[in-house]
Amino acid sequence: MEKMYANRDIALKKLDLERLRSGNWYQSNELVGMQLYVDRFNKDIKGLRQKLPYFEELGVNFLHLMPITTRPSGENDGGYAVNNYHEIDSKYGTKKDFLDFTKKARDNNMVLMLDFVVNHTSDEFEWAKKAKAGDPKFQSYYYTYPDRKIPDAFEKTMPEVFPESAPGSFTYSKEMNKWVMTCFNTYQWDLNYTNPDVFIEMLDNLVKLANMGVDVIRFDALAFLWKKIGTSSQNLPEAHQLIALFRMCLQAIAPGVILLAEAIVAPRNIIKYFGEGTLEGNECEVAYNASLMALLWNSVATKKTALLHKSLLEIPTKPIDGTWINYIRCHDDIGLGYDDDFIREIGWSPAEHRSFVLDYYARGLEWSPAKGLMFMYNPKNGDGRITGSAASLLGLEKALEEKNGHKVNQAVKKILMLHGIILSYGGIPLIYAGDELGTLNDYSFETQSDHKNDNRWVNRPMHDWDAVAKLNTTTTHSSEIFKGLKQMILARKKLTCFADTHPTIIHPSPNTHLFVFERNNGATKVWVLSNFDEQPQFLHSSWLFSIGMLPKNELVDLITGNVLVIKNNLLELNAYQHLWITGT
Ligand code: OTU
Repeated sequence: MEKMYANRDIALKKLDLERLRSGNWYQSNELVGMQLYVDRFNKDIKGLRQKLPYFEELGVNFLHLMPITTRPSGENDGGYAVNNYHEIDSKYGTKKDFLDFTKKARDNNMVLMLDFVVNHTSDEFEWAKKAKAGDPKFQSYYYTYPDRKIPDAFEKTMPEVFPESAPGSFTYSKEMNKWVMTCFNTYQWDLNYTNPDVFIEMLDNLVKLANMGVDVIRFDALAFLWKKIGTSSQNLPEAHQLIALFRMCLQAIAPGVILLAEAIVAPRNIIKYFGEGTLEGNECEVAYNASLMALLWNSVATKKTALLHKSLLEIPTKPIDGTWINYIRCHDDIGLGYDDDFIREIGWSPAEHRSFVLDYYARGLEWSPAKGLMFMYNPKNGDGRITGSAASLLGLEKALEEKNGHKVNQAVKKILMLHGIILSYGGIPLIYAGDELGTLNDYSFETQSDHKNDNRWVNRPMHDWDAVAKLNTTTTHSSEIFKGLKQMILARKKLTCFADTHPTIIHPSPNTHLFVFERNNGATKVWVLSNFDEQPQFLHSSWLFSIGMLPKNELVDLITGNVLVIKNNLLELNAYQHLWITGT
Protein backbone atom coordinates (compact mmCIF):
# COMPACT_ATOMS: atom_id res chain seq x y z
CA MET A 1 0.00 0.00 0.00
CA GLU A 2 2.90 2.32 0.72
CA LYS A 3 4.21 1.76 -2.82
CA MET A 4 0.75 2.24 -4.28
CA TYR A 5 0.41 5.52 -2.41
CA ALA A 6 3.79 6.69 -3.69
CA ASN A 7 2.51 6.20 -7.25
CA ARG A 8 -0.43 8.52 -6.71
CA ASP A 9 -0.04 11.81 -8.54
CA ILE A 10 0.42 14.92 -6.40
CA ALA A 11 -2.57 16.63 -8.05
CA LEU A 12 -4.78 13.70 -7.05
CA LYS A 13 -3.41 13.75 -3.50
CA LYS A 14 -4.37 17.41 -3.25
CA LEU A 15 -7.86 16.63 -4.50
CA ASP A 16 -8.10 13.84 -1.89
CA LEU A 17 -7.36 16.38 0.83
CA GLU A 18 -9.84 18.90 -0.52
CA ARG A 19 -12.53 16.27 -0.61
CA LEU A 20 -11.77 15.05 2.91
CA ARG A 21 -12.14 18.61 4.15
CA SER A 22 -15.35 19.30 2.24
CA GLY A 23 -17.34 16.48 3.86
CA ASN A 24 -19.59 14.21 1.81
CA TRP A 25 -19.06 15.90 -1.56
CA TYR A 26 -20.98 13.14 -3.30
CA GLN A 27 -24.22 14.19 -1.57
CA SER A 28 -24.34 17.58 -3.29
CA ASN A 29 -27.45 18.71 -5.19
CA GLU A 30 -25.12 20.12 -7.83
CA LEU A 31 -24.15 16.70 -9.17
CA VAL A 32 -25.97 15.43 -12.24
CA GLY A 33 -24.70 12.33 -14.00
CA MET A 34 -24.81 10.68 -17.39
CA GLN A 35 -23.88 7.12 -18.31
CA LEU A 36 -22.52 6.37 -21.79
CA TYR A 37 -20.58 4.03 -24.06
CA VAL A 38 -17.62 6.03 -25.31
CA ASP A 39 -17.66 4.37 -28.76
CA ARG A 40 -21.41 4.62 -29.22
CA PHE A 41 -21.48 8.20 -27.96
CA ASN A 42 -18.86 9.84 -30.15
CA LYS A 43 -16.41 7.21 -31.42
CA ASP A 44 -13.53 7.41 -28.94
CA ILE A 45 -11.99 9.25 -25.98
CA LYS A 46 -10.94 12.20 -28.14
CA GLY A 47 -14.47 12.35 -29.54
CA LEU A 48 -15.86 12.36 -26.03
CA ARG A 49 -13.60 15.25 -25.12
CA GLN A 50 -14.96 17.27 -28.03
CA LYS A 51 -18.44 16.87 -26.61
CA LEU A 52 -17.73 18.42 -23.21
CA PRO A 53 -19.81 21.48 -24.20
CA TYR A 54 -22.80 19.18 -24.80
CA PHE A 55 -22.69 18.05 -21.17
CA GLU A 56 -22.24 21.60 -20.02
CA GLU A 57 -25.27 22.72 -21.95
CA LEU A 58 -27.48 20.08 -20.37
CA GLY A 59 -25.90 20.57 -16.94
CA VAL A 60 -24.21 17.17 -16.65
CA ASN A 61 -21.05 17.17 -14.51
CA PHE A 62 -20.62 13.49 -13.65
CA LEU A 63 -19.87 10.83 -16.27
CA HIS A 64 -20.06 7.07 -16.03
CA LEU A 65 -18.00 5.68 -18.89
CA MET A 66 -18.70 2.07 -19.72
CA PRO A 67 -15.62 -0.22 -19.85
CA ILE A 68 -12.82 1.02 -22.11
CA THR A 69 -10.02 -1.43 -21.33
CA THR A 70 -8.92 -4.29 -23.57
CA ARG A 71 -11.37 -7.13 -24.12
CA PRO A 72 -11.84 -10.19 -26.38
CA SER A 73 -12.64 -9.30 -29.98
CA GLY A 74 -15.93 -11.22 -30.40
CA GLU A 75 -18.55 -11.34 -27.67
CA ASN A 76 -17.26 -9.48 -24.62
CA ASP A 77 -20.35 -8.38 -22.69
CA GLY A 78 -19.84 -4.74 -23.63
CA GLY A 79 -16.33 -4.82 -22.13
CA TYR A 80 -17.40 -6.52 -18.89
CA ALA A 81 -15.13 -9.36 -19.99
CA VAL A 82 -11.79 -7.68 -19.26
CA ASN A 83 -8.46 -8.65 -20.75
CA ASN A 84 -6.70 -6.08 -18.58
CA TYR A 85 -7.76 -3.61 -15.89
CA HIS A 86 -5.80 -0.60 -17.05
CA GLU A 87 -4.71 -0.96 -20.68
CA ILE A 88 -7.04 1.12 -22.83
CA ASP A 89 -8.48 -0.74 -25.83
CA SER A 90 -7.09 0.81 -29.01
CA LYS A 91 -10.59 1.38 -30.40
CA TYR A 92 -11.06 4.03 -27.69
CA GLY A 93 -7.60 5.58 -27.99
CA THR A 94 -4.42 5.41 -25.96
CA LYS A 95 -3.62 5.55 -22.29
CA LYS A 96 -2.38 9.07 -22.87
CA ASP A 97 -5.73 10.06 -24.40
CA PHE A 98 -7.43 8.78 -21.28
CA LEU A 99 -5.03 10.46 -18.86
CA ASP A 100 -5.40 13.73 -20.75
CA PHE A 101 -9.15 13.33 -20.55
CA THR A 102 -9.17 12.72 -16.80
CA LYS A 103 -7.05 15.86 -16.34
CA LYS A 104 -9.36 17.90 -18.54
CA ALA A 105 -12.37 16.54 -16.63
CA ARG A 106 -10.77 17.56 -13.32
CA ASP A 107 -10.11 21.04 -14.64
CA ASN A 108 -13.78 21.31 -15.65
CA ASN A 109 -15.06 19.97 -12.29
CA MET A 110 -16.41 16.92 -14.03
CA VAL A 111 -16.56 13.80 -11.85
CA LEU A 112 -15.57 10.53 -13.55
CA MET A 113 -16.89 7.07 -12.80
CA LEU A 114 -15.49 3.87 -14.30
CA ASP A 115 -16.07 0.21 -13.66
CA PHE A 116 -13.96 -2.18 -11.69
CA VAL A 117 -15.10 -5.62 -12.79
CA VAL A 118 -14.13 -7.19 -9.50
CA ASN A 119 -15.88 -10.56 -9.79
CA HIS A 120 -14.44 -11.96 -13.01
CA THR A 121 -11.94 -11.60 -15.84
CA SER A 122 -12.28 -12.68 -19.44
CA ASP A 123 -10.94 -16.06 -20.47
CA GLU A 124 -8.21 -14.17 -22.36
CA PHE A 125 -6.89 -12.37 -19.29
CA GLU A 126 -3.20 -13.06 -18.57
CA TRP A 127 -4.06 -15.24 -15.53
CA ALA A 128 -6.65 -17.21 -17.49
CA LYS A 129 -4.15 -17.82 -20.29
CA LYS A 130 -1.57 -19.15 -17.81
CA ALA A 131 -4.25 -21.28 -16.18
CA LYS A 132 -5.16 -22.71 -19.59
CA ALA A 133 -1.49 -23.45 -20.20
CA GLY A 134 -1.59 -25.66 -17.10
CA ASP A 135 0.02 -23.42 -14.45
CA PRO A 136 -1.50 -24.55 -11.11
CA LYS A 137 -0.74 -21.17 -9.48
CA PHE A 138 -3.05 -19.41 -11.91
CA GLN A 139 -5.61 -22.21 -11.99
CA SER A 140 -6.04 -21.42 -8.28
CA TYR A 141 -6.91 -17.78 -9.18
CA TYR A 142 -10.20 -19.17 -10.47
CA TYR A 143 -12.57 -21.87 -9.27
CA THR A 144 -11.29 -24.80 -11.36
CA TYR A 145 -12.24 -28.47 -10.88
CA PRO A 146 -11.17 -31.68 -12.64
CA ASP A 147 -14.71 -33.12 -12.77
CA ARG A 148 -18.36 -32.21 -12.22
CA LYS A 149 -18.53 -33.24 -8.55
CA ILE A 150 -18.07 -29.81 -6.96
CA PRO A 151 -19.67 -27.86 -9.84
CA ASP A 152 -22.79 -30.04 -9.47
CA ALA A 153 -22.88 -29.36 -5.73
CA PHE A 154 -22.59 -25.61 -6.31
CA GLU A 155 -25.20 -25.53 -9.05
CA LYS A 156 -27.84 -27.13 -6.84
CA THR A 157 -28.41 -23.78 -5.13
CA MET A 158 -26.86 -21.16 -7.45
CA PRO A 159 -29.36 -19.11 -9.44
CA GLU A 160 -28.53 -18.69 -13.13
CA VAL A 161 -27.82 -15.11 -14.25
CA PHE A 162 -28.18 -15.69 -17.99
CA PRO A 163 -30.26 -18.90 -18.15
CA GLU A 164 -31.01 -18.56 -21.88
CA SER A 165 -27.57 -17.71 -23.28
CA ALA A 166 -25.29 -19.13 -20.58
CA PRO A 167 -27.13 -21.76 -18.54
CA GLY A 168 -25.45 -23.18 -15.43
CA SER A 169 -22.58 -21.62 -13.53
CA PHE A 170 -19.60 -23.61 -14.86
CA THR A 171 -17.90 -23.97 -18.23
CA TYR A 172 -15.67 -26.76 -19.45
CA SER A 173 -12.28 -25.57 -20.65
CA LYS A 174 -10.74 -28.04 -23.04
CA GLU A 175 -7.31 -26.38 -22.81
CA MET A 176 -7.24 -27.00 -19.04
CA ASN A 177 -9.37 -30.13 -19.19
CA LYS A 178 -11.15 -28.67 -16.18
CA TRP A 179 -14.41 -27.03 -15.24
CA VAL A 180 -14.22 -23.36 -14.33
CA MET A 181 -16.83 -21.28 -12.54
CA THR A 182 -18.59 -18.79 -14.86
CA CYS A 183 -21.59 -17.20 -13.14
CA PHE A 184 -22.16 -14.79 -16.03
CA ASN A 185 -21.12 -15.67 -19.61
CA THR A 186 -19.01 -18.69 -20.48
CA TYR A 187 -16.08 -16.40 -21.30
CA GLN A 188 -16.20 -14.60 -17.91
CA TRP A 189 -14.24 -16.57 -15.33
CA ASP A 190 -15.07 -15.94 -11.67
CA LEU A 191 -12.10 -14.91 -9.55
CA ASN A 192 -11.38 -17.10 -6.55
CA TYR A 193 -11.08 -14.81 -3.53
CA THR A 194 -10.49 -17.76 -1.20
CA ASN A 195 -6.95 -17.37 -2.57
CA PRO A 196 -5.46 -14.30 -0.80
CA ASP A 197 -3.11 -13.62 -3.75
CA VAL A 198 -6.19 -12.74 -5.80
CA PHE A 199 -7.16 -9.99 -3.36
CA ILE A 200 -3.65 -8.51 -3.34
CA GLU A 201 -3.43 -8.48 -7.14
CA MET A 202 -6.92 -7.05 -7.50
CA LEU A 203 -6.16 -4.32 -4.96
CA ASP A 204 -3.23 -3.34 -7.16
CA ASN A 205 -5.56 -3.20 -10.17
CA LEU A 206 -8.09 -1.15 -8.23
CA VAL A 207 -5.52 1.40 -7.12
CA LYS A 208 -4.10 1.69 -10.66
CA LEU A 209 -7.58 2.66 -11.82
CA ALA A 210 -7.93 5.23 -9.04
CA ASN A 211 -4.47 6.60 -9.81
CA MET A 212 -5.47 7.31 -13.41
CA GLY A 213 -7.77 10.00 -12.04
CA VAL A 214 -11.06 8.15 -11.65
CA ASP A 215 -13.22 9.61 -8.86
CA VAL A 216 -15.93 7.01 -8.43
CA ILE A 217 -15.31 3.31 -8.92
CA ARG A 218 -18.26 1.10 -9.77
CA PHE A 219 -17.83 -2.33 -8.17
CA ASP A 220 -19.47 -4.51 -10.78
CA ALA A 221 -21.48 -7.54 -9.61
CA LEU A 222 -20.01 -7.25 -6.12
CA ALA A 223 -22.75 -9.39 -4.57
CA PHE A 224 -21.07 -12.40 -6.21
CA LEU A 225 -17.61 -12.08 -4.62
CA TRP A 226 -17.85 -15.13 -2.38
CA LYS A 227 -19.13 -18.56 -3.32
CA LYS A 228 -20.21 -21.32 -0.97
CA ILE A 229 -21.81 -24.71 -1.67
CA GLY A 230 -25.36 -24.90 -0.36
CA THR A 231 -26.03 -21.16 -0.73
CA SER A 232 -27.05 -18.87 -3.55
CA SER A 233 -23.41 -17.62 -3.53
CA GLN A 234 -24.67 -14.04 -3.48
CA ASN A 235 -24.63 -11.47 -0.66
CA LEU A 236 -22.56 -13.73 1.60
CA PRO A 237 -20.90 -12.17 4.70
CA GLU A 238 -17.44 -12.89 3.26
CA ALA A 239 -18.31 -10.81 0.17
CA HIS A 240 -19.06 -7.92 2.51
CA GLN A 241 -15.74 -8.48 4.33
CA LEU A 242 -13.84 -8.34 1.06
CA ILE A 243 -15.55 -5.13 0.00
CA ALA A 244 -14.89 -3.56 3.40
CA LEU A 245 -11.23 -4.55 3.05
CA PHE A 246 -10.95 -3.06 -0.46
CA ARG A 247 -12.55 0.11 0.87
CA MET A 248 -10.25 0.33 3.89
CA CYS A 249 -7.13 0.00 1.72
CA LEU A 250 -8.42 2.51 -0.81
CA GLN A 251 -9.23 4.98 1.98
CA ALA A 252 -5.60 4.90 3.06
CA ILE A 253 -4.22 5.36 -0.46
CA ALA A 254 -6.82 7.50 -2.25
CA PRO A 255 -9.31 8.84 0.30
CA GLY A 256 -10.99 11.12 -2.24
CA VAL A 257 -12.08 8.16 -4.34
CA ILE A 258 -15.41 6.55 -3.52
CA LEU A 259 -17.07 3.25 -4.36
CA LEU A 260 -20.41 2.49 -5.97
CA ALA A 261 -22.15 -0.79 -5.19
CA GLU A 262 -23.67 -2.43 -8.25
CA ALA A 263 -25.85 -4.76 -6.21
CA ILE A 264 -29.01 -5.35 -8.17
CA VAL A 265 -30.42 -7.54 -5.44
CA ALA A 266 -33.46 -7.63 -3.14
CA PRO A 267 -34.27 -4.24 -1.57
CA ARG A 268 -33.25 -5.32 1.94
CA ASN A 269 -29.92 -6.64 0.69
CA ILE A 270 -28.91 -3.56 -1.29
CA ILE A 271 -28.48 -1.28 1.70
CA LYS A 272 -26.10 -3.78 3.32
CA TYR A 273 -23.48 -2.69 0.77
CA PHE A 274 -23.14 0.65 2.51
CA GLY A 275 -21.83 -1.52 5.32
CA GLU A 276 -22.38 1.05 8.01
CA GLY A 277 -22.84 -0.30 11.50
CA THR A 278 -21.91 -3.85 10.51
CA LEU A 279 -19.08 -5.99 11.83
CA GLU A 280 -17.48 -5.95 8.39
CA GLY A 281 -17.17 -2.16 8.48
CA ASN A 282 -17.76 0.56 5.93
CA GLU A 283 -18.25 -0.58 2.37
CA CYS A 284 -19.52 1.61 -0.49
CA GLU A 285 -20.43 5.30 -0.24
CA VAL A 286 -22.89 4.99 -3.11
CA ALA A 287 -25.32 2.29 -4.25
CA TYR A 288 -27.67 1.96 -7.19
CA ASN A 289 -31.23 2.61 -6.07
CA ALA A 290 -32.43 -0.40 -8.03
CA SER A 291 -35.52 -0.67 -5.82
CA LEU A 292 -36.75 2.82 -6.68
CA MET A 293 -36.01 2.17 -10.36
CA ALA A 294 -37.99 -1.07 -10.47
CA LEU A 295 -40.84 0.43 -8.42
CA LEU A 296 -41.18 3.40 -10.75
CA TRP A 297 -41.63 1.03 -13.71
CA ASN A 298 -44.21 -0.82 -11.65
CA SER A 299 -46.11 2.41 -11.00
CA VAL A 300 -46.07 3.30 -14.69
CA ALA A 301 -47.55 -0.09 -15.60
CA THR A 302 -50.20 -0.12 -12.85
CA LYS A 303 -50.76 3.68 -12.81
CA LYS A 304 -50.74 3.26 -9.03
CA THR A 305 -48.31 4.11 -6.27
CA ALA A 306 -49.25 1.83 -3.34
CA LEU A 307 -46.36 -0.61 -3.83
CA LEU A 308 -43.95 2.28 -4.29
CA HIS A 309 -45.05 3.98 -1.07
CA LYS A 310 -45.10 0.79 0.95
CA SER A 311 -41.66 -0.32 -0.20
CA LEU A 312 -40.02 3.07 0.27
CA LEU A 313 -41.46 3.40 3.76
CA GLU A 314 -40.66 -0.11 4.91
CA ILE A 315 -37.22 -0.78 3.43
CA PRO A 316 -34.71 0.25 6.13
CA THR A 317 -33.28 3.67 5.29
CA LYS A 318 -29.74 4.09 4.01
CA PRO A 319 -27.07 5.42 6.39
CA ILE A 320 -26.72 9.21 6.50
CA ASP A 321 -23.22 9.20 4.99
CA GLY A 322 -24.27 7.08 2.04
CA THR A 323 -26.05 8.18 -1.09
CA TRP A 324 -27.97 6.67 -3.97
CA ILE A 325 -27.47 6.65 -7.69
CA ASN A 326 -31.03 7.28 -8.84
CA TYR A 327 -31.75 6.11 -12.36
CA ILE A 328 -34.53 5.04 -14.63
CA ARG A 329 -32.62 3.11 -17.25
CA CYS A 330 -29.09 1.86 -17.67
CA HIS A 331 -27.36 -0.47 -20.14
CA ASP A 332 -28.81 -3.54 -18.42
CA ASP A 333 -32.23 -5.13 -18.13
CA ILE A 334 -34.93 -4.16 -15.63
CA GLY A 335 -35.44 -6.92 -13.08
CA LEU A 336 -38.68 -7.09 -11.11
CA GLY A 337 -36.89 -6.74 -7.77
CA TYR A 338 -39.92 -6.30 -5.56
CA ASP A 339 -40.42 -7.72 -2.11
CA ASP A 340 -43.12 -10.42 -2.42
CA ASP A 341 -44.43 -9.67 1.07
CA PHE A 342 -45.15 -6.07 0.08
CA ILE A 343 -47.00 -7.21 -3.06
CA ARG A 344 -49.15 -9.54 -0.92
CA GLU A 345 -49.78 -6.86 1.69
CA ILE A 346 -51.34 -4.55 -0.87
CA GLY A 347 -53.59 -7.41 -1.95
CA TRP A 348 -51.95 -8.75 -5.10
CA SER A 349 -50.48 -12.14 -5.90
CA PRO A 350 -46.71 -11.89 -6.50
CA ALA A 351 -46.59 -14.36 -9.41
CA GLU A 352 -49.61 -12.92 -11.20
CA HIS A 353 -48.47 -9.38 -10.61
CA ARG A 354 -45.01 -10.02 -12.06
CA SER A 355 -46.61 -11.72 -15.02
CA PHE A 356 -48.77 -8.63 -15.56
CA VAL A 357 -45.71 -6.34 -15.51
CA LEU A 358 -43.99 -8.58 -18.09
CA ASP A 359 -47.18 -8.50 -20.18
CA TYR A 360 -47.23 -4.72 -20.02
CA TYR A 361 -43.61 -4.18 -21.08
CA ALA A 362 -42.31 -7.22 -22.87
CA ARG A 363 -44.91 -9.39 -24.53
CA GLY A 364 -45.83 -7.10 -27.40
CA LEU A 365 -49.49 -6.93 -26.37
CA GLU A 366 -51.78 -4.64 -28.26
CA TRP A 367 -53.30 -2.83 -25.26
CA SER A 368 -49.95 -1.76 -23.88
CA PRO A 369 -48.24 1.47 -24.95
CA ALA A 370 -44.85 -0.08 -24.13
CA LYS A 371 -42.46 -1.70 -26.61
CA GLY A 372 -39.91 -3.71 -24.70
CA LEU A 373 -38.32 -7.12 -25.07
CA MET A 374 -38.25 -10.10 -22.76
CA PHE A 375 -34.79 -10.81 -21.34
CA MET A 376 -33.76 -14.22 -20.02
CA TYR A 377 -37.23 -15.68 -19.59
CA ASN A 378 -37.16 -18.80 -17.50
CA PRO A 379 -40.22 -20.98 -18.25
CA LYS A 380 -39.44 -23.12 -15.19
CA ASN A 381 -40.45 -20.36 -12.78
CA GLY A 382 -41.94 -17.63 -15.00
CA ASP A 383 -39.11 -15.22 -14.13
CA GLY A 384 -38.16 -12.74 -16.78
CA ARG A 385 -36.57 -9.34 -17.06
CA ILE A 386 -37.27 -6.42 -19.38
CA THR A 387 -35.10 -4.63 -21.92
CA GLY A 388 -35.86 -1.55 -24.00
CA SER A 389 -35.08 2.14 -24.01
CA ALA A 390 -36.91 4.43 -21.59
CA ALA A 391 -38.71 6.15 -24.46
CA SER A 392 -39.91 2.90 -26.07
CA LEU A 393 -40.99 1.47 -22.72
CA LEU A 394 -42.90 4.67 -21.97
CA GLY A 395 -44.87 4.54 -25.21
CA LEU A 396 -43.01 6.92 -27.51
CA GLU A 397 -42.10 4.36 -30.14
CA LYS A 398 -45.69 3.11 -30.54
CA ALA A 399 -47.11 6.64 -30.47
CA LEU A 400 -44.75 7.71 -33.29
CA GLU A 401 -45.63 4.59 -35.32
CA GLU A 402 -49.30 5.42 -34.90
CA LYS A 403 -48.58 9.09 -35.67
CA ASN A 404 -50.69 9.90 -32.63
CA GLY A 405 -49.72 13.38 -31.41
CA HIS A 406 -51.65 13.07 -28.15
CA LYS A 407 -49.87 9.83 -27.27
CA VAL A 408 -46.48 11.31 -28.24
CA ASN A 409 -47.19 14.11 -25.86
CA GLN A 410 -48.13 11.71 -23.08
CA ALA A 411 -44.96 9.70 -23.58
CA VAL A 412 -42.87 12.88 -23.40
CA LYS A 413 -44.60 13.80 -20.16
CA LYS A 414 -43.91 10.37 -18.68
CA ILE A 415 -40.24 10.60 -19.67
CA LEU A 416 -39.96 13.99 -17.99
CA MET A 417 -41.89 12.88 -14.90
CA LEU A 418 -39.61 9.91 -14.24
CA HIS A 419 -36.53 12.06 -14.73
CA GLY A 420 -38.05 14.70 -12.46
CA ILE A 421 -38.28 12.09 -9.73
CA ILE A 422 -34.64 11.00 -10.01
CA LEU A 423 -33.55 14.65 -10.13
CA SER A 424 -35.32 15.52 -6.88
CA TYR A 425 -35.15 12.31 -4.84
CA GLY A 426 -32.07 12.28 -2.57
CA GLY A 427 -28.95 11.07 -4.39
CA ILE A 428 -27.04 11.45 -7.65
CA PRO A 429 -29.34 11.36 -10.69
CA LEU A 430 -27.82 9.32 -13.51
CA ILE A 431 -29.30 9.95 -16.95
CA TYR A 432 -28.69 7.19 -19.46
CA ALA A 433 -27.26 8.77 -22.64
CA GLY A 434 -29.93 8.96 -25.31
CA ASP A 435 -32.78 9.31 -22.83
CA GLU A 436 -32.28 13.09 -22.83
CA LEU A 437 -33.41 12.92 -26.49
CA GLY A 438 -36.04 10.21 -26.13
CA THR A 439 -33.99 7.75 -28.19
CA LEU A 440 -36.00 4.67 -29.23
CA ASN A 441 -35.08 1.00 -29.23
CA ASP A 442 -32.23 0.03 -31.54
CA TYR A 443 -33.00 -3.32 -33.15
CA SER A 444 -29.77 -3.53 -35.17
CA PHE A 445 -28.26 -5.91 -32.57
CA GLU A 446 -30.38 -8.69 -34.04
CA THR A 447 -28.12 -8.90 -37.07
CA GLN A 448 -24.78 -8.46 -35.28
CA SER A 449 -23.09 -11.75 -34.45
CA ASP A 450 -21.50 -10.53 -31.23
CA HIS A 451 -24.72 -8.90 -29.93
CA LYS A 452 -27.57 -11.04 -31.18
CA ASN A 453 -27.59 -13.37 -28.14
CA ASP A 454 -28.07 -10.48 -25.75
CA ASN A 455 -31.09 -8.24 -26.28
CA ARG A 456 -29.84 -5.68 -23.73
CA TRP A 457 -28.25 -4.19 -26.85
CA VAL A 458 -31.71 -2.95 -27.83
CA ASN A 459 -31.17 -0.27 -25.19
CA ARG A 460 -27.57 0.62 -26.06
CA PRO A 461 -28.09 3.02 -28.97
CA MET A 462 -25.65 5.08 -31.00
CA HIS A 463 -25.92 8.68 -29.89
CA ASP A 464 -28.32 10.58 -32.14
CA TRP A 465 -26.28 13.64 -33.14
CA ASP A 466 -28.77 14.46 -35.90
CA ALA A 467 -31.43 15.00 -33.25
CA VAL A 468 -28.95 17.08 -31.24
CA ALA A 469 -28.20 19.28 -34.26
CA LYS A 470 -31.88 20.18 -34.53
CA LEU A 471 -32.47 20.87 -30.83
CA ASN A 472 -32.45 24.62 -31.10
CA THR A 473 -34.14 24.99 -34.45
CA THR A 474 -37.06 22.55 -34.63
CA THR A 475 -39.65 21.48 -32.08
CA THR A 476 -39.60 17.69 -31.85
CA HIS A 477 -40.15 15.21 -29.03
CA SER A 478 -36.36 15.25 -28.59
CA SER A 479 -36.19 19.01 -28.17
CA GLU A 480 -39.07 18.97 -25.69
CA ILE A 481 -37.44 16.29 -23.57
CA PHE A 482 -34.03 17.94 -23.73
CA LYS A 483 -35.43 21.35 -22.81
CA GLY A 484 -37.56 19.93 -20.02
CA LEU A 485 -34.60 18.09 -18.54
CA LYS A 486 -32.37 21.11 -18.79
CA GLN A 487 -34.91 23.21 -16.94
CA MET A 488 -35.18 20.68 -14.10
CA ILE A 489 -31.39 20.28 -13.87
CA LEU A 490 -30.99 24.02 -13.54
CA ALA A 491 -33.64 24.14 -10.80
CA ARG A 492 -32.10 21.16 -8.97
CA LYS A 493 -28.72 22.82 -8.75
CA LYS A 494 -30.23 25.86 -7.04
CA LEU A 495 -32.12 23.84 -4.44
CA THR A 496 -29.80 22.95 -1.58
CA CYS A 497 -32.68 21.10 0.06
CA PHE A 498 -32.18 18.52 -2.73
CA ALA A 499 -28.72 17.66 -1.37
CA ASP A 500 -28.72 14.19 0.09
CA THR A 501 -27.59 15.53 3.44
CA HIS A 502 -31.28 16.30 3.94
CA PRO A 503 -34.01 13.71 4.31
CA THR A 504 -36.54 12.55 1.73
CA ILE A 505 -39.92 12.33 3.42
CA ILE A 506 -42.50 10.09 1.73
CA HIS A 507 -46.14 11.16 2.10
CA PRO A 508 -48.38 8.24 1.06
CA SER A 509 -51.18 10.17 -0.60
CA PRO A 510 -54.87 9.32 -0.26
CA ASN A 511 -55.04 9.35 -4.07
CA THR A 512 -53.57 6.05 -5.22
CA HIS A 513 -52.32 7.46 -8.54
CA LEU A 514 -50.10 10.09 -7.00
CA PHE A 515 -46.56 9.89 -5.63
CA VAL A 516 -45.68 12.61 -3.13
CA PHE A 517 -42.47 13.26 -1.24
CA GLU A 518 -40.93 16.21 0.51
CA ARG A 519 -37.39 17.57 0.57
CA ASN A 520 -36.67 19.78 3.50
CA ASN A 521 -33.52 21.43 4.80
CA GLY A 522 -35.21 23.40 7.58
CA ALA A 523 -35.15 26.63 5.60
CA THR A 524 -36.72 25.49 2.32
CA LYS A 525 -39.36 22.85 1.79
CA VAL A 526 -40.21 21.38 -1.59
CA TRP A 527 -43.01 18.89 -2.24
CA VAL A 528 -42.50 16.72 -5.30
CA LEU A 529 -45.77 15.51 -6.81
CA SER A 530 -46.24 13.09 -9.71
CA ASN A 531 -49.39 11.79 -11.34
CA PHE A 532 -48.91 8.27 -12.70
CA ASP A 533 -52.36 8.24 -14.26
CA GLU A 534 -53.48 9.26 -17.75
CA GLN A 535 -56.46 11.05 -16.20
CA PRO A 536 -56.38 14.23 -14.10
CA GLN A 537 -56.13 13.49 -10.37
CA PHE A 538 -56.92 15.64 -7.34
CA LEU A 539 -55.70 16.27 -3.81
CA HIS A 540 -57.95 17.83 -1.21
CA SER A 541 -56.68 20.92 0.60
CA SER A 542 -57.28 19.26 3.99
CA TRP A 543 -54.61 16.71 3.09
CA LEU A 544 -52.30 19.43 1.81
CA PHE A 545 -52.73 21.07 5.25
CA SER A 546 -51.86 17.79 6.95
CA ILE A 547 -48.50 17.56 5.16
CA GLY A 548 -47.72 21.24 5.76
CA MET A 549 -48.12 22.40 2.16
CA LEU A 550 -50.95 24.70 3.23
CA PRO A 551 -51.75 27.33 4.47
CA LYS A 552 -49.52 29.44 2.26
CA ASN A 553 -50.04 32.71 0.42
CA GLU A 554 -48.99 31.14 -2.80
CA LEU A 555 -47.92 27.75 -4.11
CA VAL A 556 -45.33 27.86 -6.87
CA ASP A 557 -43.98 25.13 -9.15
CA LEU A 558 -40.22 25.61 -9.10
CA ILE A 559 -39.68 23.90 -12.46
CA THR A 560 -41.84 26.28 -14.51
CA GLY A 561 -42.30 29.15 -12.05
CA ASN A 562 -46.08 28.82 -12.45
CA VAL A 563 -48.39 29.75 -9.57
CA LEU A 564 -50.75 26.88 -8.69
CA VAL A 565 -54.43 27.48 -8.10
CA ILE A 566 -56.56 25.55 -5.61
CA LYS A 567 -60.13 25.41 -6.87
CA ASN A 568 -63.05 24.13 -4.77
CA ASN A 569 -60.53 22.93 -2.20
CA LEU A 570 -58.82 20.75 -4.81
CA LEU A 571 -55.37 20.81 -6.33
CA GLU A 572 -55.49 19.27 -9.78
CA LEU A 573 -52.66 17.36 -11.43
CA ASN A 574 -53.20 16.61 -15.09
CA ALA A 575 -52.06 13.40 -16.79
CA TYR A 576 -48.43 12.58 -15.90
CA GLN A 577 -47.94 16.03 -14.42
CA HIS A 578 -44.84 16.48 -12.30
CA LEU A 579 -44.42 19.41 -9.89
CA TRP A 580 -41.81 20.73 -7.48
CA ILE A 581 -43.97 22.83 -5.19
CA THR A 582 -42.88 25.37 -2.66
CA GLY A 583 -45.05 27.70 -0.60
CA THR A 584 -44.41 31.32 0.11
C1 OTU B 1 -23.34 -6.29 -14.29
O1 OTU B 1 -24.72 -6.57 -14.14
C2 OTU B 1 -23.21 -5.37 -15.50
O2 OTU B 1 -23.94 -4.21 -15.29
C3 OTU B 1 -23.63 -6.14 -16.72
O3 OTU B 1 -23.63 -5.32 -17.87
C4 OTU B 1 -22.70 -7.30 -16.90
O4 OTU B 1 -23.17 -8.12 -17.92
C5 OTU B 1 -22.59 -8.16 -15.63
O5 OTU B 1 -22.48 -7.39 -14.43
C6 OTU B 1 -21.35 -9.01 -15.68
O6 OTU B 1 -20.19 -8.22 -15.61
O7 OTU B 1 -26.33 -9.58 -14.47
O8 OTU B 1 -28.00 -8.33 -16.05
O9 OTU B 1 -26.43 -7.74 -9.39
O10 OTU B 1 -27.84 -8.07 -12.01
O11 OTU B 1 -24.38 -7.58 -11.43
C7 OTU B 1 -27.12 -7.57 -15.25
C8 OTU B 1 -26.52 -8.88 -10.22
C9 OTU B 1 -26.22 -8.40 -14.41
C10 OTU B 1 -26.57 -8.57 -11.67
C11 OTU B 1 -25.57 -7.58 -12.15
C12 OTU B 1 -25.18 -7.78 -13.55
